[in-house]
Amino acid sequence: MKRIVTVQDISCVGKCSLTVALPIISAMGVETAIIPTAVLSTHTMFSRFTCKDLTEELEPITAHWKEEKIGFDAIYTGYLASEEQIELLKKMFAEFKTESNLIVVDPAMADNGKLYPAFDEAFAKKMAGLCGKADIILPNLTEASFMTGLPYREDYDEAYVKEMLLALADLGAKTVILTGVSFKEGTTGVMGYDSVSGEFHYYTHKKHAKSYHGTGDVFSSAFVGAMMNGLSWQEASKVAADYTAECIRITMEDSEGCWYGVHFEAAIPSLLKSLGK
Ligand code: PXL
Repeated sequence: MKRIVTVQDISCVGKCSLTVALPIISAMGVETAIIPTAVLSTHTMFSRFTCKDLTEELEPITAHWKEEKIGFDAIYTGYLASEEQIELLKKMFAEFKTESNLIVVDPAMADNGKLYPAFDEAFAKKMAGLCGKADIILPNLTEASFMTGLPYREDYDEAYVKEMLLALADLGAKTVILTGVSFKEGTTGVMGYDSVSGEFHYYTHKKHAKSYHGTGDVFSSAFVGAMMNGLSWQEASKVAADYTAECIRITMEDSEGCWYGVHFEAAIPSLLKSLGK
């Protein structure tokens, strides 16, 4: 069985980060170890939240794993709690990288043109450095803009997205996949770029009328799970994008609603079906 470790926060209520990654990747048949970066009462889109930073736990945990000779087929990082954690993760990547494993960084720090409340531009610059150490990065257009310095635009064309992908690849990652790329009303998708082959790949699907928090984490988790099931990055992008869209569709149908996250649980059967499971 493949084993990955995912490094992100626990938002105790919020349907994001570890409470999404752990069930999704496990359901895809992959052992999912975790390092919590912080424990929050809720994610930071609630008007108030508590937060206990766990930066000091990171090194003792990884040092113990080294003693136990525990390795990982993938390291997947999401929402981080401090600039210091970014530096510690660079060290962890160097210690746990092998010839065959995969380092995936979702910069999880901004959306809709704005940084999340806990972050500033200095954090975004540091995150760009961590992205440079990854094999695959999964930013949205807002995160990409903060990391590359290219302007954030709501109205854009293919040339803009390709320029962004090339600027992201210049940070150092081999494969760059931009989420939430839409050229036509009613559709959205993901566009990837492989800096070794020079290939661009766009996958587009229906855009639902509503958007929800945590969908970036849903996409990244399903993407990592799909890669660990042997799919190519292009195939994994499709599986993860279709799953995320299905989560949104199901959540929109809930008459009680859920503003803070998507019902990713109810769409797990369709995710497994798309893997042929
Ligand atoms: O889904 C991204 C995310 C993860 N973790 C925390 C967040 C957010 C987005 O707001 O606040 C704590």
